[in-house]
Amino acid sequence: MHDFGGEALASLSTEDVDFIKALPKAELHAHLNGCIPLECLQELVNQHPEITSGSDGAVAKGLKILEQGVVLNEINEFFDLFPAIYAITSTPDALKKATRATIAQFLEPGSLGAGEPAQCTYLELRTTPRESSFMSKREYLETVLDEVEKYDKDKCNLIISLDRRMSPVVVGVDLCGTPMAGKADDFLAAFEYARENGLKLTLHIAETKENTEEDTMTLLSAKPARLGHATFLHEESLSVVLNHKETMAVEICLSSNLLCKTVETIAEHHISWWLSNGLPIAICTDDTLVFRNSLVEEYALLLAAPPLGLGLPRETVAQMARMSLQVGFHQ
Ligand code: 6MZ
Repeated sequence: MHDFGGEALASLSTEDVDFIKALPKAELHAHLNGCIPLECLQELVNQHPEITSGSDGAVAKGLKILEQGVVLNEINEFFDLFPAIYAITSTPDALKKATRATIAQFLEPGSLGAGEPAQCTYLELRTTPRESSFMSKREYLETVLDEVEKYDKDKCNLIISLDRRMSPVVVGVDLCGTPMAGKADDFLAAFEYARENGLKLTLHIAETKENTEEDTMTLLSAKPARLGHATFLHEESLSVVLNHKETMAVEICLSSNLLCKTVETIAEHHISWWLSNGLPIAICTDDTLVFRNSLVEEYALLLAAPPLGLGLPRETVAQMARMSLQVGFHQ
């Protein structure tokens, strides 16, 4: 698996690495089931061998792919990994452990190695309430919330994701899942309800070439405060976003886009366009379990010289870290 961020990080001086690590920053786009530390997932499988044996080998196969490092030919292959992960986190106990380990991975010092500082100062974790034979959606949510609430509100909060593959339920504020599934229209009422009740919206939008401008414009009509990826915006949607610079920000997940092959090279990444047009940006990881990345590595991609990174000056990188904190929903 290509380690975009790791290579960028390795190319930096010790001073630059320390600079990135010390920057106070926010992680705003991290999917719970996509960010479970691999060792935690392995431990859960060892503790519950019945999960692996009862799944016709699908869980064992999924775990093996994650252990070896994922190579994706296109973005849809990414979504095929989740049934295996979901089988492993299908009980309240396993979900609790996975949530605890995932939050710790971002917020606790030492989680990326002895003596290493915490990856970020503020975390907005997102997840899709999911029922299984062992728990209801409510239990799922309560289990995750129990862990999130162990932290102060200015440290860790939860975003509830709506999955495009599921029927709309009025619970929350992120739209995610296979980008071509479902119809954006079906979610508008839920989005409006969420907004009316004081929740802000973050929507995965225009993530693939196949997403139509119509789909994108429908999602923008819901007035999201943040956009996930926003890779393939066209003329009309671009101008809507640019006209809302004061109230909209884009969550940028560099390694995710490169590994899912929705963006070919870092030099061509749309982040440069957003930067030169002054739209607030938050650098995020997306799914650290699958992409084997970290927030520090994502920032290394900003600082490292081309072709490994974008070669941005420290001043800009520090400004982006500040921006990530400013566009958090805790403000
Ligand atoms: C769209 C994504 C995603 O919610 O079960 N997910 N949806 N685009 C992406 N970019 C590559 N990365 C993750 O976390 C896993 C779920 O998050 C969504 C998918 O629906 C995936 O099943 P939770 O905690």
